[in-house]
Amino acid sequence: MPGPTTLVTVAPTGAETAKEDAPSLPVTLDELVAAAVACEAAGAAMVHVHIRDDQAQPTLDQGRLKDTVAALRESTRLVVQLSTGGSVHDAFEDRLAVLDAEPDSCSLTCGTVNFGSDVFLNPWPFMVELYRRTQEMRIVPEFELFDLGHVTAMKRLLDKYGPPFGDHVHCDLVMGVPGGMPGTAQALVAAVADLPAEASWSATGIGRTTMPVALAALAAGGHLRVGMEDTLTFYPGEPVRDNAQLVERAAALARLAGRPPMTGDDARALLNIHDRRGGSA
Ligand code: KMH
Ligand code: ZN
Repeated sequence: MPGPTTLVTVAPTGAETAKEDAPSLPVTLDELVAAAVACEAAGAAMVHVHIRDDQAQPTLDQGRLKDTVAALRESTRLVVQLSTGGSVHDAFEDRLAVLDAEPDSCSLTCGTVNFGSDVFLNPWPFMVELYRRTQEMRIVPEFELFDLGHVTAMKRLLDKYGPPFGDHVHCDLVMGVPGGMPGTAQALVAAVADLPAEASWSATGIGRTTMPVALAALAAGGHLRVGMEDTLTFYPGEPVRDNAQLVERAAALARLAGRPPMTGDDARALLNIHDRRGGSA
């Protein structure tokens, strides 16, 4: 009988890093698809997607989002998760409209957080509207938790509006953002202790917290998110080669922990993703 496995999510691009500062950052559709294919081969099961425009700036352009979802479905079996966080400058309406591109999953951040010198806004009414749309549109949300209070807000959302589409709660602890919870084993343990017992969760540590968070997550029974959205340094002083390098390392850690990486289809089953691959919504 197969043992437990690890969901490795790759977040290849993000909205914050400039292409000039990280030449292997995937910013065109071709680069994103190539990165996704390489990351799937390295052990990723889900891709968390931010897209860029022709000037490599973050965008939530509807046509591009739809083309991106279609191209990733065509070339991989990864669960396709679109970011509804976008960049700190995106309007709420544009972030809600991301769902119209009909991804398998979307991120849903459970509260406002200081984000370096900026503010990442996720007020309660926005969270509610986004959550209700995911339920109506049969899109599985991944609850992004940047702080301990976000766990409380997620549970309030579940209490008031019922389970997510698919009936399975999946969270991602985003740790080490300047303004959010620190990327430490202690903070991870505190956050996990407060999650609903039946929830699955992954964790990612921003910047230099990547390794401590990954190791703590595996030790605590969690899944992993890695990628150039979250870190550009492989070892101190050594820039990341590309996203696949980060996935390879996460997959190796998961194997060492005795919980090898799961496939995209395994992740689809875990999260009860609605099948859109046949073209029907
Ligand atoms: N880019 C950050 C402001 C998400 O994708 O949902 C928000 C973020 C979270 O990356
Ligand atoms: Zn993101």
